[in-house]
Amino acid sequence: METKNQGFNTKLVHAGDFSDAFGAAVPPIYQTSTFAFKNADEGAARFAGQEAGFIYTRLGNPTIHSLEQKLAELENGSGAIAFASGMGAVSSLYAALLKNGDHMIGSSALYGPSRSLMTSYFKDFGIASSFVNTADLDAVEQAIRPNTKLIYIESPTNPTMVLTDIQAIAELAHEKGILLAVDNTFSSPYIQQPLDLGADIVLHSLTKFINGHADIVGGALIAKDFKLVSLLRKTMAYFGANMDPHQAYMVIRGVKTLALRVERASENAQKVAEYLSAHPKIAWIKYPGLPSFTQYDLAQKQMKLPGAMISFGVKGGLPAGKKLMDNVQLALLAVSLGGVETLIQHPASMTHAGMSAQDRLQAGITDDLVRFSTGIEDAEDIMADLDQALARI
Ligand code: LCS
Repeated sequence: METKNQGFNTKLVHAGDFSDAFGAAVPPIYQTSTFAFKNADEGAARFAGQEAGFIYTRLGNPTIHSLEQKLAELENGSGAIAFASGMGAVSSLYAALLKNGDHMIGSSALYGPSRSLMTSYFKDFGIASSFVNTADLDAVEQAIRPNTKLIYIESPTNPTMVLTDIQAIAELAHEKGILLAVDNTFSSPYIQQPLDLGADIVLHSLTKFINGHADIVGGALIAKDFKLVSLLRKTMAYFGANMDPHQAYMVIRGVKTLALRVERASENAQKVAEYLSAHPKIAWIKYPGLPSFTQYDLAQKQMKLPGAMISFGVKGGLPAGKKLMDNVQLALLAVSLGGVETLIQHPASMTHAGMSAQDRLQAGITDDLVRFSTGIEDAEDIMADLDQALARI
């Protein structure tokens, strides 16, 4: 079914569908490593790119392809590449676009490993990096060097909830001939579509909102320009960071309800954020749906909904925050985010522990920061859980 001109919800359900010999209602799992050719000429033609068709699952597979088509349509890209994990996508992005002597600029508060992969591994291949507050376009402009090839941002950032004006930074990047990649994991394409705002590449940890059920890890890159899609796909295949067909099937199943899940989770997060901001034991809170959020206007302009992620500090700092995490009963004390279940975690000692204390400070990841990923349970139950946990601090 052709879904390109249909609405987002129709694409969620149907984009990438194909029919098989039995009329299967959903794309079947093609759990095969290789695909037989009818004859030697056909094999050679497929390798030469003269004939369409699958060759080997690391390079492509019908189930994975179906997911890739869906993701490309959801982000309005010309193509998508699925990866074994979000980090598979991040490492292939860096490897595809940066070479010895190049420089990249990143948001200071990226997901910890996205930043430390650059500062502790790619650095040794002669790639320089600067991590700046990308909400501040003057700071970004000042960080640009003649050899800057990539600006890589998260908006909102994990876990500091800093937004970057995607349209404005895309204009700045393109004026200087630099590519802009946006990790859209925290928002999902239901909330914002960076390619429409001018970005060149979108990255997702599919592990989060897109799959939504905390039962697989996966990643994706989606690009506007088909030449970039081909380059990124080639890198994925060299690195062997390909997704597995069963994983792809799970994501195809999970993403169909993205809009419903994100709407409910965002609605719950708004209630939880309002509850927390009025609580006497809460020292500070960052949530794009609160009028007190410093970038509230940008959130209104750029995001369809404020999303499910909240960060906050408890009065009494880290010891009090730890007690809260020990006291909650409904919220799961676990890393990851974007699933149907509510999660709570402590970035400084968990997801961002691999960064140096100095880098964390520069990124605004204070030791008292508690990260909350709101699920789709009843908001009243989530708030009652926080209430009993805060009462026992
Ligand atoms: N980008 C963002 C914004 C992320 O939050 C993560 C993982 C990744 C990329 C990497 O994706 P993965 O390889 O895990 O699929 N974020 C995690 C987090 O905040 N807690 O646990 C994982």
